Amino acid sequence: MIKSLKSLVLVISASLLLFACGQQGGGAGSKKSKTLDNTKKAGFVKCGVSQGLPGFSNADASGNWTGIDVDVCRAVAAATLGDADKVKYFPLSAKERFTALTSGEIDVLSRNTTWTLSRDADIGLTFVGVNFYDGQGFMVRKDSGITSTSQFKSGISACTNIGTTTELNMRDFFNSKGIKYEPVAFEKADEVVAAYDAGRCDTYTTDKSGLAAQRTKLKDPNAHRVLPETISKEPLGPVVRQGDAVWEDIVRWSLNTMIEAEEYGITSSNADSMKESENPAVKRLVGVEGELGAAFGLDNEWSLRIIKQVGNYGESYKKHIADTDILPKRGPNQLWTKGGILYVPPAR
Ligand SMILES: N[C@@H](CCC(=O)N[C@@H](CS)C(=O)NCC(=O)O)C(=O)O
Repeated sequence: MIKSLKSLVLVISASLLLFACGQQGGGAGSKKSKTLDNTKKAGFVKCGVSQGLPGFSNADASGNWTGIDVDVCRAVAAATLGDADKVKYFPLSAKERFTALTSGEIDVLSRNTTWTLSRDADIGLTFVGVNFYDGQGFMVRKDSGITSTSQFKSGISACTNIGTTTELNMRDFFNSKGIKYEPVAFEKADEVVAAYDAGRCDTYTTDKSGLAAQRTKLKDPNAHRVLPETISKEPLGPVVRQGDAVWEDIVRWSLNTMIEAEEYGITSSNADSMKESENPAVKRLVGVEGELGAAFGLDNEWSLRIIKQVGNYGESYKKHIADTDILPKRGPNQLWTKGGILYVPPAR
């Protein structure tokens, strides 16, 4: 009796253990995504972008959005809906962006957003990667004679955006140097640019990519200089709402696909011919080896579509940032194989 009770207990514990393990495996690989289902129903990806930052997310006169942040949204649309054009863009100020994501107004935020501990740990937000390594800098008028932040003196006024890491870095920077400063902050980026251009502040501070992009909007861009110092780390990347692990993976691996495609020399024009490659890593990215798409409930051509319709990271950077002269040199945003820090986990 005791013996059979013991075996019964053993059988029950073993099945419970199996069930628990099964649950864990099943949970992670259950491929259920409410966001993906809703995206398919809507027929477009709801993507939060800036209100206009050349090179990153910017609309032309006919409302066509372009930029490297826009390309992340396009990649997700190509992967999930088969068409990179199926994106609805939501222009958001820095202050509005996170609420738009947590409230469900948007499903991806791809808007020069810095990945920080407090934002990541905040309930409701998950950063999926980095699509541009940046840092904060300062721009001044050339006729100020300032060529370095070491010439900054108490009384300096600094224009910037509300709701950004910029405000906090600026405070830390000036306070640590004992420089009294006057912040001149606005919610809309164009208000910041206009105020600086009108001489309402001595310096304009934001991400260096932002300075390069916004400089193009000044009345006389050549009358201004970006100082050499970089006062912070600003890893910019896409963000999703917390709680939908499959959607999070889709966005993360859509970005990773663009970066890894560049690493393996797969471009929008040669992607189809790369199916004949001898390299298994290449074959996986163009969908002729393995079943990577199944991991997120997608078909096996999801990554091929990203590369064909959007291009690899290098193509995107060249088109939107280098060829437009915003930041002709890639700097840290070069692949790790070419001296930069762009390094993504392998698609396998
Ligand atoms: N990366 C920083 C700053 C982001 C930010 O909002 N920068 C401004 C100044 S470049 C901007 O994006 N302006 C464009 C816009 O609001 O449309 C952050 O995540 O807080």
